[in-house]
Amino acid sequence: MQFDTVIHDGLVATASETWKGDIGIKDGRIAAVAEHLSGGDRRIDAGGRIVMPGGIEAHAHIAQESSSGVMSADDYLSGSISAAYGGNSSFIPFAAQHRGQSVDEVIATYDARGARSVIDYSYHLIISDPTQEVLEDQLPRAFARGITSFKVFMTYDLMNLGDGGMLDILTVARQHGAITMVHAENNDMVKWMNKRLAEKGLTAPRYHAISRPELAEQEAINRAIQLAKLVDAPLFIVHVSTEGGAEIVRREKFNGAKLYAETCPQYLALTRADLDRPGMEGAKYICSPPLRDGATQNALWHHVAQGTFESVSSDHAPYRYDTTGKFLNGENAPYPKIANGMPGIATRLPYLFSEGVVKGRITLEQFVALSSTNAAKVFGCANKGRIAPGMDADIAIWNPENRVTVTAADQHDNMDYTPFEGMELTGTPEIIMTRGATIVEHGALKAKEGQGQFFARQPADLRGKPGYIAKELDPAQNFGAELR
Ligand code: DUC
Ligand code: ZN
Ligand code: ZN
Repeated sequence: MQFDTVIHDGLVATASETWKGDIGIKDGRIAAVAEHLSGGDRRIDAGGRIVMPGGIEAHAHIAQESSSGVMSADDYLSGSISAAYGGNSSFIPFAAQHRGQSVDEVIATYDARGARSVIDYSYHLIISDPTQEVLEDQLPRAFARGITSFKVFMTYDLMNLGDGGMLDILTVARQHGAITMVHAENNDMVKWMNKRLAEKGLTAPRYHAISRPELAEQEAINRAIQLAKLVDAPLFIVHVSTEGGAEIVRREKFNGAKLYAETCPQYLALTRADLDRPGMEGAKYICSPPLRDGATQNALWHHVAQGTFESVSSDHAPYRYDTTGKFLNGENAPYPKIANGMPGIATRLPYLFSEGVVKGRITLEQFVALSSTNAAKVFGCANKGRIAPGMDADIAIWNPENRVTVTAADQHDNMDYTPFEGMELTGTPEIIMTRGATIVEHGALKAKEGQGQFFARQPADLRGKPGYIAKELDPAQNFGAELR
């Protein structure tokens, strides 16, 4: 066969094994994988390099207005470029429904925004207004065009659906083969803490972490899982930040729940001490759930290594350290009025490789699983996340020995800071391809605006997850069938 590109002599890494060999690419797909392949209009020498599926960033806020109306600093052009520099061949940002909007209107808006992307993209739909029309007509239309996951919130007054609303969404999702993602923090616990802190005038950035207790996450994770079990619906817990939360996830997974979860580099690398930086600098480290402590970092690393999490995602939520972002409500705004989130789409994989693989906490195969393969399975990216004939040629070639110091300028995003500034990392992506086209090569951008394509997704792969049948809804017990 005549190949467009042959990547030869690399160490090919997948989620299950690693071998030395060649990959042949034809018409944007992997056409052959073998010990040796000759030919190729272009031959890429990958000697001494790791060749793996390009990352799938499954949690990023791109060209998205927060519920309080702050637009993220990155649009689909800058966000996708930054993602590619960080080793990603595709991403799945959120398309956010705010109250009063129809899902069709939301998708049309994000279709226009997504058209600038340089890498392939899809969306998770954030649902904040599950009206009858949304549940019965609009969500089925979204599923039909391949948007098979969405996120709901258990916190924030403008987003929180309440337990009944969540059950409605979980039920519709299950009927259509979609997966529900959840931001799990107990809204009333957070509001109660906010009130007490405000009464005492404690509004500096450091109090953000105090205001969102670990127990608020643990309670909400447990509740979300029980709600999903009641209707036997798949559930994905985003940005787990606590040991207690991770323990609950592990236990419920072991018991067979249709349950998935992620954590993020910020919870592994940073602590709430970062919120104590001088002046208002702590604002750079405000994200929700908040940063925790060193003991939590160790515990979360243990859970990453033991398989509690399907992915480590960036939760890239970029708000600049100025009055367009963090300080839209003033330079001395109290912590509840400071934009909530931090950037990290370009650092996610280099950080995970360096601190995970190089430091011996996880294997190379786990790194591949956590960066792309698992996300492809859970979010139904049928042609992505694997190195195998017929798959999209979404490939990242890594130099495992290159040493870098993280700087804001090297993130290639629209931000004016990185929370990982100064961190020393070993191992960086050198060549990133999406469907066989080179996006980034040795630090140079090779892609054109709009080169990325929207990809329709399939239902989650739930094999190996028996699920849970509530006795009261068990048709085998002669009742409940009509309620399921
Ligand atoms: N949740 C996120 O997933 N990202 C930013 C802020 C938030 O609440
Ligand atoms: Zn969230
Ligand atoms: Zn997020």
